[in-house]
Amino acid sequence: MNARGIRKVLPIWAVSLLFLSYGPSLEDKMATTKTSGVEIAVAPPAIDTVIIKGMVFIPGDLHLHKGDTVIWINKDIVPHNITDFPDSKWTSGTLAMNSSWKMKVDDTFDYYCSIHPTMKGKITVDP
Ligand SMILES: [Cu+2]
Repeated sequence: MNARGIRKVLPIWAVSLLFLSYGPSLEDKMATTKTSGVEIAVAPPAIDTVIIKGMVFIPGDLHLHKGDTVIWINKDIVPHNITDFPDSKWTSGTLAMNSSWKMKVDDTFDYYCSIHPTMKGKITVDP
C-alpha cells in the first residue's frame, strides 16, 4: 500500500474510533435499562372484560392487578347481575341484554348472579 492508500483508509478508521470513544458508556446503558424497569413496574391500570354468555361468566376466574377496572358485559338473552358472594354486600343491579357494568378492583373476591345463583365467578388480584 502506498502513501495515498493509507490516507484514504485512515479517515474511516479514525472516525470509527471517534464514535466508539464518544458513544454511551456501559454505565449509561445500565441506567437506561433501570429506568425502563421502573416504568414497567408503574404501568397504568388496565381494563379487563368479563363476558356473560350461556349462563356463565367468561372467564370464570379473572386475574388482574390491584387498581384495574373490570367491565362485565351481558351478552345473554336474559338479564343477570354481579353480586358479592356470599354476603351480597354489593350488587350491580340488573343488567339487561347488551348492557354493561364496571368496577375498580383492589382485592380478590367471589361473586355470583343473584337471579341465577348457580352462576359464580371470581376476580383474583395478583401480587
Ligand atoms: Cu344471571
